Amino acid sequence: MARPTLLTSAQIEDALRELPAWKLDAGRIGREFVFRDFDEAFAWMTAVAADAKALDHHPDWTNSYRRVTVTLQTHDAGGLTALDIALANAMERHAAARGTRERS
Ligand code: H2B
Repeated sequence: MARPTLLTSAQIEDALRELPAWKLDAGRIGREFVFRDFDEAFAWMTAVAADAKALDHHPDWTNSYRRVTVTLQTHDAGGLTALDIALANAMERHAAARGTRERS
């Protein structure tokens, strides 16, 4: 399947308006999710992993206890594409269903 092309800065701005907790840094977007406890964090990661597999697009993320720090980029394209926005939105949907403890 053809990989999507890089988003323009205007497209990135538009997408991030719908993703207020996400910050743009050096061609990547990221945020930290904080859950009630480790079980909630890991269950969320498991749910997101199924979406990542379906999209064939994978997060760079680290988990520490109830926190998951996420960075998204399309490595093949060297920046942000629609796949990163799709995965960020999937993460938000799963977090909303499960509940996060604080925004950061
Ligand atoms: N995930 C992310 N985040 N960036 C990529 O460029 C990427 C990926 N490339 N998942 C995919 C897999 C590619 O390596 C395979 C061959 O489709």
